Amino acid sequence: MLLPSLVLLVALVPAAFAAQAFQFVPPALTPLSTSTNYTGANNNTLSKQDVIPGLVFDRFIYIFLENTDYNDAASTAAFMNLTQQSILLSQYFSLTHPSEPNYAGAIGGDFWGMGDDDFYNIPANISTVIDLLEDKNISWACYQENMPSDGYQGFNFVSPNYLNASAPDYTFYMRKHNPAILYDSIVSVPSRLARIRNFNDLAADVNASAIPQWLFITPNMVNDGHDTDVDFASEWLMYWLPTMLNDPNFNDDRTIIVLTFDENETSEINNNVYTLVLGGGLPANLRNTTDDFYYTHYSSISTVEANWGLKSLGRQDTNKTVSNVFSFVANVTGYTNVELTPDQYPLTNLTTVFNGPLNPDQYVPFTAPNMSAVGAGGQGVFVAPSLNTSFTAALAPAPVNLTAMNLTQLRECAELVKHL
Ligand SMILES: *[C@@H]1O[C@H](CO)[C@@H](O)[C@H](O)[C@H]1NC(C)=O
Ligand SMILES: *[C@@H]1O[C@H](CO)[C@@H](O)[C@H](O)[C@H]1NC(C)=O
Ligand SMILES: *[C@@H]1O[C@H](CO)[C@@H](O)[C@H](O)[C@H]1NC(C)=O
Ligand SMILES: *[C@@H]1O[C@H](CO)[C@@H](O)[C@H](O)[C@H]1NC(C)=O
Ligand SMILES: *[C@@H]1O[C@H](CO)[C@@H](O)[C@H](O)[C@H]1NC(C)=O
Ligand SMILES: *[C@@H]1O[C@H](CO)[C@@H](O)[C@H](O)[C@H]1NC(C)=O
Ligand SMILES: *[C@@H]1O[C@H](CO)[C@@H](O)[C@H](O)[C@H]1NC(C)=O
Ligand SMILES: *[C@@H]1O[C@H](CO)[C@@H](O)[C@H](O)[C@H]1NC(C)=O
Ligand SMILES: *[C@@H]1O[C@H](CO)[C@@H](O)[C@H](O)[C@H]1NC(C)=O
Ligand SMILES: *[C@@H]1O[C@H](CO)[C@@H](O)[C@H](O)[C@H]1NC(C)=O
Ligand SMILES: *[C@@H]1O[C@H](CO)[C@@H](O)[C@H](O)[C@H]1NC(C)=O
Ligand SMILES: CC(=O)N[C@H]1CO[C@H](CO)[C@@H](O)[C@@H]1O
Repeated sequence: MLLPSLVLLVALVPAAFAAQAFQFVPPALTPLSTSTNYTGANNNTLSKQDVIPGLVFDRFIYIFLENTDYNDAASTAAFMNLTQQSILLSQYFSLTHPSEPNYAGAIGGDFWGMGDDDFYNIPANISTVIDLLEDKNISWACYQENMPSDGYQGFNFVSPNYLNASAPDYTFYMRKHNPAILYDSIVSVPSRLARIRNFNDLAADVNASAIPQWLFITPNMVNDGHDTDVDFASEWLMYWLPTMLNDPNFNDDRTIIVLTFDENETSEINNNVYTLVLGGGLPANLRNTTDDFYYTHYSSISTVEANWGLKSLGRQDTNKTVSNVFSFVANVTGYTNVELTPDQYPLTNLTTVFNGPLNPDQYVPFTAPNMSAVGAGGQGVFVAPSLNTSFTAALAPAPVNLTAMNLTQLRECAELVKHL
């Protein structure tokens, strides 16, 4: 019997080592049940807060999938289905490569020159959309599938492989896909840190009708397509999203959901990612339509600012070229979008070529935002505690190459340490 088992083993080895060979398995009985497969246990529920009405929606849910070219997403079963109940934002672009700077930029209004997926702590004087929301008492939370405990700050986490019980433990959670944990302005405040929760908490918060008004949702490394492919992510969406859409504690007639990808898969083309806006808050006449305005992840900040009349970050969220407000919102709030033709689109498929405090080869310090910017909310710029507002970009020294000087360890924030 030795020979047949050897043949079997040889035949199985390549498949077992190829992540793509994973078959989708529901991690829980339903998206609204808790499961040991989610790693972190449920930790109570958030307390209900008063709902602060927005001009167009009262809840904004941001869901990030991974590394998929526009046309590949368009051809999957889940996206063919969902597109028919959504506005397709056909000219929505990611910011750069690889993953982490896209997540950082999606809540911080800049990716600070970052061109890798390393371990970063962005200093506490750098504000994010969380500051803008809390300034108006708008509740928020981030839900990270397979994060081991609320506010977990580690680089990754390895859990039993629920896809295949005989396979080794698996890294289902990565810090690089958790935008809030990158910012010390969030991490250094315990009440904020506690709002970075896992999927058992998500189920519990929905069941308790305690879901906040602004959410960022990150599926795990297989369900978001990162270690798998968009067909796997499509299966996850078909398992997970319909149940959530049908639950009024998650999706009601004042909820919109932005379903997007952190970045494309092919660098040679610009960074267009298939992006849908759906949810009960979408006017019926806009379902199954396409919006061709140029948008980026920064538009998901400016749209939230416009909806609730928030202050701005004074970063790229106020750069009119890259921060058009989703037009069904702009039309109501009176914001005027810029119209770009494709030859005017910025190249967002570039990486490591941007000056910034997180690019050691082209280092400039963290500076104050543009304090005179007026964002899509019609308000001024939020000033983070301990921000030196007079240290503006105009006063910053020219970029230096810390790598060439062997000085990367002297970057101004001692905690800004590379762990790779
Ligand atoms: C965890 O996943 C496995 C599939 O690998 C499934 O059999 C099991 O029911 C799941 N556990 C729960 C609590 O849903
Ligand atoms: C999309 O899928 C849902 C169930 O998940 C189904 O009810 C609906 O009819 C589908 N829509 C289209 C247009 O196929
Ligand atoms: C959406 O639009 C497509 C093409 O315009 C059409 O074939 C399809 O039936 C529409 N779906 C729904 C649910 O209206
Ligand atoms: C937010 O809530 C606090 C505490 O209830 C209150 O003092 C403050 O005025 C509120 N801020 C706004 C903008 O409503
Ligand atoms: C549970 O929540 C509390 C309060 O928010 C927090 O202090 C604690 O660290 C959390 N524990 C886990 C295991 O997530
Ligand atoms: C970025 O995209 C442009 C336009 O498609 C292409 O010409 C260029 O070569 C790409 N750049 C890289 C670095 O792949
Ligand atoms: C605004 O965005 C465009 C396109 O990325 C860029 O060229 C320009 O420098 C940005 N402006 C500022 C002030 O950052
Ligand atoms: C926004 O308003 C313009 C001009 O009235 C109109 O053409 C367009 O269809 C509207 N777009 C949306 C998404 O409502
Ligand atoms: C922000 O904080 C960092 C680290 O504490 C400090 O070095 C930097 O000068 C500050 N920048 C501004 C603009 O306040
Ligand atoms: C920075 O210095 C490193 C090491 O000398 C070098 O490899 C790299 O090309 C330099 N980068 C720039 C932008 O000059
Ligand atoms: C770079 O600095 C480290 C310590 O800061 C030192 O150990 C190393 O020898 C230096 N490398 C070069 C090439 O000077
Ligand atoms: C991570 C990933 O798959 N991205 C692709 C898109 O562009 C990058 C960087 O330019 C490529 O290296 C990747 O293949």
